[in-house]
Amino acid sequence: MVEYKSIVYEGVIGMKVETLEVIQGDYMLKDYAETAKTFQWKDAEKNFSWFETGKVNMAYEAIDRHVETDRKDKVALFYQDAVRKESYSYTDMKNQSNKAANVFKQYSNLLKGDRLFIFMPKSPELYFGLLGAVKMGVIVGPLFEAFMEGAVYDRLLDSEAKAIVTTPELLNRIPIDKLPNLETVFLVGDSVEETDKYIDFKKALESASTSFDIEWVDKEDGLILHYTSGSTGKPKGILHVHYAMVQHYQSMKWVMDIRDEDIYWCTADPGWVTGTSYGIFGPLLAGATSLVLGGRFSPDAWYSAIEEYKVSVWYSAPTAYRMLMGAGDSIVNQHDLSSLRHVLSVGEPLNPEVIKWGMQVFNKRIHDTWWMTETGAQMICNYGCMPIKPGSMGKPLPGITAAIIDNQGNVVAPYTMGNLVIKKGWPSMMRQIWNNKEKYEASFMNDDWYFSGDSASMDEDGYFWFQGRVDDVIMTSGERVGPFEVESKLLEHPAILEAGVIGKPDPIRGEIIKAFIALNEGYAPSDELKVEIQQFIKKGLSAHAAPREIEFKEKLPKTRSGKIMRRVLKAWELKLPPGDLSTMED
Ligand code: 6R9
Repeated sequence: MVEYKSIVYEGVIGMKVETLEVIQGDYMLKDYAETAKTFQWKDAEKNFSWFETGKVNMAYEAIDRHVETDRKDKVALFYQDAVRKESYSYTDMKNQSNKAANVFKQYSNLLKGDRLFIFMPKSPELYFGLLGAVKMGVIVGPLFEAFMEGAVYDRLLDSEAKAIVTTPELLNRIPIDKLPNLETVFLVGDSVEETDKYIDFKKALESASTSFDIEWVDKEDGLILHYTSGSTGKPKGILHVHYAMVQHYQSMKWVMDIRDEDIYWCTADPGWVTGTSYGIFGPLLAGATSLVLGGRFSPDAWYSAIEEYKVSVWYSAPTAYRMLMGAGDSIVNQHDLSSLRHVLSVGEPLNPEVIKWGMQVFNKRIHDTWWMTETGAQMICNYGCMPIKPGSMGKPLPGITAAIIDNQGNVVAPYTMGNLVIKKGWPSMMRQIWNNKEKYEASFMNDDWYFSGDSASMDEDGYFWFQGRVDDVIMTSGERVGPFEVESKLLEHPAILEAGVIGKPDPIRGEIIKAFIALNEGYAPSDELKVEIQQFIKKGLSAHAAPREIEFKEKLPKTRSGKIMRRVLKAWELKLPPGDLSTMED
């Protein structure tokens, strides 16, 4: 059992607060408070070869640099799915990403700064392609494999993507004729019919050269474009730059506590920011060995993977931990999980029960980490030998200033709920919202504080406590869904007149998507129609955006200007007072 002392004390506002002083545990960062006093991000720049050479490229730092050291034969990537089981050393990664870059160069017109999308399930080729594109100075747009035509179209159109790497199975979700900028499609499959536009990626890789001259870039040049949801409008393209590596690397050390002998497993898909910042860039920058497991979640497959690969640092999401918890402890006991050194979590609030369960069954600490697509890397975490307060996200990293402010911009007293904001200027901060300067600028207050959209409070020890979103963004199974995108799609269904979408609290998934729908004349509510509407979203957007619950209403609450009042829907659902209704139409 992890040794810990539980201290329960009465918080200022009367709620009981528990601290777990973990006695066992040896972390590289011993004294975060001391470090936070003096650390500046500039101090971390000396970890990179460009500090000396002036030549910058994330992929060089992530791969090629290690090949010039003892790490050249070290495994960078273990890959396993139902049919493949492979491992790639740092030298293999260099050769394969060089091949990918040569293929892109030979078969497309991609130039530095152009956008290449990658839309496919996890596979080694996804990693080679992504890193190869980075070596060319191309901006990569990763797309989660579950996206359907409408979602794919919006993203490729907005970013004016020139090329895409995908599989033959996913091809029918890419409306190529409607995307004038999309010139080249690289297909990863066993039998690919080639044309001018369609290139057999695997075949091309085989014959490509393993040497490639890396395109050196500016530290502030674009690296990756992640589309994510806000509460209004279409998904927004969050652009990160090569300089983000400074924070990726440093947080791998401080928060993940990664060491050369570790086997590291981040379960996130590269379609989401966690799957790139901490599934690709972070571990490679740190010279770590990573496991990538393809296929679907299953408790047995996951525990077996930890046992077989001797995973020591494991990064996943509360939803997964809750599902594992639900699968029972007897399945845990069938596996030897003693390789685990510690466990980390991101994406949603980490429930105190889960932390305690983890201490019991894994015998390890579970560290919470808070950050978001826009922040690019971890910001507020429970790290190092810091005592864990179950239910708190922890404290800002050294070099990060976070605060809670009210709607007027004043910093509030401890234990007061308010807007969680971050002082502008951390290395992995988004540098653009693609094609939307206004929205980018509106994310900052007085060009100073970045608005996270989360509400939280800070206690007198400087720990942050998450409360919820201030906007209507839904977090379901750790995935961020914008209600507007789902509502817009719903309105395309012939039966639907009006639709309002909210997140409904759910013990396993955090939130589920619930849609309130008013029907057009001539349509009547029925269970068949509910199923049809769910299928419509699954096919048109993605499975994770489909409402699990649908409720038909005669009419939806709207403002006089015609905006659906999600706040009122939520209050209906939770049987809470609806708040100010002065703007509501009769
Ligand atoms: C990395 C990632 C961001 C939103 C964020 C917040 C929620 C993330 C959390 C957390 C409570 C944590 N969130 N980590 N809430 N505790 N430790 O998840 O990015 O998909 O952009 O989501 O996720 O609401 O604003 P992203």
